[in-house]
Amino acid sequence: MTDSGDLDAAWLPSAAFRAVGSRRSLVRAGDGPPAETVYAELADACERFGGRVVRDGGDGDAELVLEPAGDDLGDEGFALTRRGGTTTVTASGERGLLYGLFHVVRLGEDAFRGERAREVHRPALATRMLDHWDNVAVHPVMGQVERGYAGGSLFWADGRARGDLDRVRAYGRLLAACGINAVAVNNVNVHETEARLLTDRIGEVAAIADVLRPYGIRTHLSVTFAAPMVLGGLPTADPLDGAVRDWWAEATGRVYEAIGDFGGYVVKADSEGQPGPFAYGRSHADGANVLAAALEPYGGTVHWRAFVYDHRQDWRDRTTDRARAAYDHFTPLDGEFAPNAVLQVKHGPMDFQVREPVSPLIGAMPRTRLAVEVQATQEYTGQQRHVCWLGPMWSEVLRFRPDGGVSAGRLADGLVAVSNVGDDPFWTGHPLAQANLYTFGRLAWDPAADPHAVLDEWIALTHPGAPARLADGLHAVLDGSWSTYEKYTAPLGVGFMVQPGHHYGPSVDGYEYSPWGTYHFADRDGVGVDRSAATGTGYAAQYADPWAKVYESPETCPDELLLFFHHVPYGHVLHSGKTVIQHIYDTHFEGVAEVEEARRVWAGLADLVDPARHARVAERYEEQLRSAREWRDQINSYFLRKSGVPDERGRTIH
Ligand code: GCV
Repeated sequence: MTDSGDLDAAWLPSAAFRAVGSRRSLVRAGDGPPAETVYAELADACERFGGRVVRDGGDGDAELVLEPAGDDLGDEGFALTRRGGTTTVTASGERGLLYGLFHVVRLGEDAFRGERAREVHRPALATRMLDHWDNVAVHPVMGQVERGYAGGSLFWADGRARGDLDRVRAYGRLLAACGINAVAVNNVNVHETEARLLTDRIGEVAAIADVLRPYGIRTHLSVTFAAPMVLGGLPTADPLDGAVRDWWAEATGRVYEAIGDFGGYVVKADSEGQPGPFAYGRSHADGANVLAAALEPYGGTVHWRAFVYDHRQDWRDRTTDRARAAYDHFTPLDGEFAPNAVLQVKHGPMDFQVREPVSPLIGAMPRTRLAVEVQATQEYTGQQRHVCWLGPMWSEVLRFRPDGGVSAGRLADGLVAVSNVGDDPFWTGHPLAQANLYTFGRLAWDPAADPHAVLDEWIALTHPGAPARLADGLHAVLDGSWSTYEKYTAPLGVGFMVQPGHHYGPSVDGYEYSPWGTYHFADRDGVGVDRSAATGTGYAAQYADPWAKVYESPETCPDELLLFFHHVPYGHVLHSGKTVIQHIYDTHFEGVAEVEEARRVWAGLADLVDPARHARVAERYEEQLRSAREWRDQINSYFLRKSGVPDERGRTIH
């Protein structure tokens, strides 16, 4: 549904502003960038829908008032009340007003009905961030956006920052409307050209920051740990070297001259070939702290990634377990990181598979600030050719309690997603993948939110006034799509089994004899990785109780993670009552049937969806179905041939 020019309006079509745009509004606020945005949004909506907005002044008959509050609602919180025909949003900070306005937009007419006692809304997590794995120059192997499935970069084109940043502006607006407040604009694998964004090319980053600032978004940059050498000409990047420390301090000072509210650095160090402190015999706390010290005077933060493992493992070596790596490297450093260093931990111990346990590092470093990283870009979940709404998966991660309790205690200080957006007209390649981006922002604001309620919001905003048949249809194709994807791909948490390199489509043994540490160990008798403490790699013991006990034994391990933690015979009986081999056959047939059904439901919505958007999704369903059949047939045939156990229902397996 195009709304302004050829830009897909995603969850902010102008009709979503009908309720606020047809009211008399009063904005009392400062003149900082987010307050200006609040006023401009209302002015624009009023122009379309016949309302009126005034600034300051005493307009006694306003139906919507947005104003500063003395209370401490924090920088980003807001309060909403409705009394005597006036809906009032108050906030201590200007960003709070912006979030308050978008909250009223979400409520629509409901915001203007009856009375409302004061409700306070505050984000649970301070950092709600998107990392873009965008390269400035097109990389010969990874393309412009590493693991990007939505075209080229939003920020960079022809080797430099885009001159026309209108799409970036529209992106900032979409992000603010779902609560995201930070964006890292380049790939964590920092190549030669991108390294220079930190120094002589910082002006290009500043131009992007200028466009995101009015939406309350701070800009961050991925930097190479070797910057003092590659940019500064120093002989070393040793974090304990005085000249290195001075170099970072000086370079960072110049960054803040260009971008006064710069958010900070993101660093991938000693990981998949990126340079890091190990080269100097230093710890990752030493590494992070030198950057943290440089950022500290300006209020910046370093996001230091915990994705550190041996990617040159010998597959014959059964003593090394990649899943253990982050915990083993980082827990000894708890308490050593500077207060403005945040350890950014992938949600699972491996790498964004469709099913993994929650990383044992989460909760194991109480004296370290932590951000959890998820992957909106669907590297291992269908690459935005398959529908795979990840809200339920992320919600499971965010609700996980390392001590097994159900406390509302915070899992982390921040939530970060690898962005799924590019310069594709639908933003995310697959139009339905927009739901992932929206859900991410809303769960980062409120990790306890019901993801299905968030999906309701996304549906209502994206298709204002749509009949119930459309909402029902969208729920039908999205609600269970993660589970469907899981069914036809790698079974029971074992992971990988993908084509090496690009990671799309099945290849059961694609990584089995590789250096990447991602094995399933299938043989004629059984499958899975023994990560128990008693007989395996000991990974299960990295958890606190009760999880360590739950995962240790195949008897108590949840079915969906069984092959992640245990090597079991094909005849092992799951809690579901099925054998492992029959589960594999059944789920693979079911997964394909579910895709067929989703395709049918989508076809039936043609009269309710913009034709271009409908056609794009329909076309992707053809590919999803082809690919799901390929997965089913390869996985089922592989395990039939390995095990020799026939399908008890006698279906065709090749
Ligand atoms: C940006 C996986 C991906 C890489 C990615 C890496 C990371 O290995 O395949 O493309 O690199 O994770 O998260 O750093």
